[in-house]
Amino acid sequence: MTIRVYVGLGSNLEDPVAQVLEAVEELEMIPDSILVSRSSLYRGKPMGPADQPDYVNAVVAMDTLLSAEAFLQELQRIEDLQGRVRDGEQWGPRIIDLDLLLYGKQKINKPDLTVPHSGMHERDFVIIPLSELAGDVNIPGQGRLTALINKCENHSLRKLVTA
Ligand code: A4P
Ligand code: MG
Repeated sequence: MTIRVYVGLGSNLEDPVAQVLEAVEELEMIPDSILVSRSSLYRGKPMGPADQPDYVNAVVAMDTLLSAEAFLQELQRIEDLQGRVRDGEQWGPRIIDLDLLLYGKQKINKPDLTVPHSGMHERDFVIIPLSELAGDVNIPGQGRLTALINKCENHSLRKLVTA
């Protein structure tokens, strides 16, 4: 049985739009998985340190036969492929960040994997693109998506026009 997963993409270095679109192409090639849909791309102000470029964010929906752990490994493989450098700075700039937002309806709390992704419910750059794909999905432990969106009024996101 396949599991519906949502992946958050973010980039603010080295042509972020191209990085996000390249990551989407790589996601399409994850084994035992299919890409169901992709949100619009959005540009927004950085959360965290302000002395870094604006981010481009998007979300994709996929169906997978992989375990959550195996799926996360695939995401990290794609991050490495695109040349992501892990310098340990929290919320620092990055070529590509791929976060496993939701894995079916599951809550996972393991040392290397927290699902739903921590903080996703209060990040405009996650929940607004997610709402394009997932309607009023329930975020385990946080409630329904539309209620979460209603709480974040003054977001800085701008929808980008891409091919
Ligand atoms: N990990 C645990 N759970 C998960 C999960 N559900 N998905 C672990 C992905 N990874 C998960 O990841 C560090 C570790 O988290 C991994 O080894 C994995 O085992 P990471 O990608 O190196 O770091 P991170 O999760 O990206 O943490 P960090 O640095 O706190 O970054 P955030 O929280 O993702 O924030 N502003 C805008 N507008 N848009 C953005 O996309 N992104 C960040 C980065 C800051 N500001 C931003 C944006
Ligand atoms: Mg990450």
